[in-house]
Amino acid sequence: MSELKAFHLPGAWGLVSVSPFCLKLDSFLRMAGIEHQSMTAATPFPGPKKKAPWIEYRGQKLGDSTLIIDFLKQEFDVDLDAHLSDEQRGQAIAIQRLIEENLYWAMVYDRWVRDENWPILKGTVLGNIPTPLRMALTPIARKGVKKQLAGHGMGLHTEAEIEAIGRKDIDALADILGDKDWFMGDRISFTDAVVYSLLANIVFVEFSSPMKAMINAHSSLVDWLTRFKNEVYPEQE
Ligand SMILES: N[C@@H](CCC(=O)N[C@@H](CS)C(=O)NCC(=O)O)C(=O)O
Repeated sequence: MSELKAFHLPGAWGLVSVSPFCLKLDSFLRMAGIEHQSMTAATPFPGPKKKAPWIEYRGQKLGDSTLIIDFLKQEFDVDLDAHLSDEQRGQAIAIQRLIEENLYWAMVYDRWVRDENWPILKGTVLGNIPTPLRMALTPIARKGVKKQLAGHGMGLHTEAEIEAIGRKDIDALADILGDKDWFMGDRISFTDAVVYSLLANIVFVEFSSPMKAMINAHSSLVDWLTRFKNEVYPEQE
C-alpha cells in the first residue's frame, strides 16, 4: 500500500471532491501516475494549515495544494509541464492566480452566501460531519466563510458585481483556450487540472450559480471539460 495519503473534502455528483483545491491535487496525482491512498476528511481542521487538501507522507503532514504539488514533483521526479516554454510557464501562473485567487471566491460566494445553496452545502461539503456536531458547526462555518469573503474583498461586492467579475474571468478563460484542445496547446498540462478543478465544481454540481450558464455559453469550454474528464476521469463516463 502506498505510504502517501492524500486527504480531501467529500465528493459528490461524480466529483472526487467538491473542493477545487482537493480536486486539483487529485487530478495532479492521477495525471502524474503517483500511487497514493485517497482519504476523505469530514473537515479541514486536522490539516496542518486547517485547510484541505493535505498529505501525510513518511510521518510528515504537508498542507496547501500548491506546496504539496511542488513537493511531490521533486519527490517523484515528475513534471506535467516539461514541454512548456518560459512564456507558457508565465501564463500558467497567471491563469492559476485568476482561478485560485479570484474566480474561486466568486464560487465560494455562490455556495455559501446564496440561501438556496445552503441546504445543499450542508448535505455535501459539510455532509460527513456527524449530525450533532454538524448542527453546531455549520452556522459558525458559514459566518467564518462570510468573514473570509469580506477579508478577500469579494464579499464586499453586490451580487451583480460578483456576477460581472465572474463573467470577465470566464470569458478570459474561453479566450485563452480559443480553439486549442488544451490550455497550453495540443498537449494536456497542469493548467488544465487547475482550471478543471474549479469549472467542474461550478458546472457538474447542484449548487446554483449564474456562472454555470456563463461557462455553458462557451461551447469550447464545455467541450474541453468533457475532454479533460475523458482523459483523467474516464471511469466517470
Ligand atoms: N491555498 C490553499 C487553499 C485551500 C482551501 O482554501 N481549501 C478550502 C476548501 S476548498 C478549505 O479548506 N477551507 C476551510 C477554511 O478556510 O476554513 C490550497 O491551495 O490548498
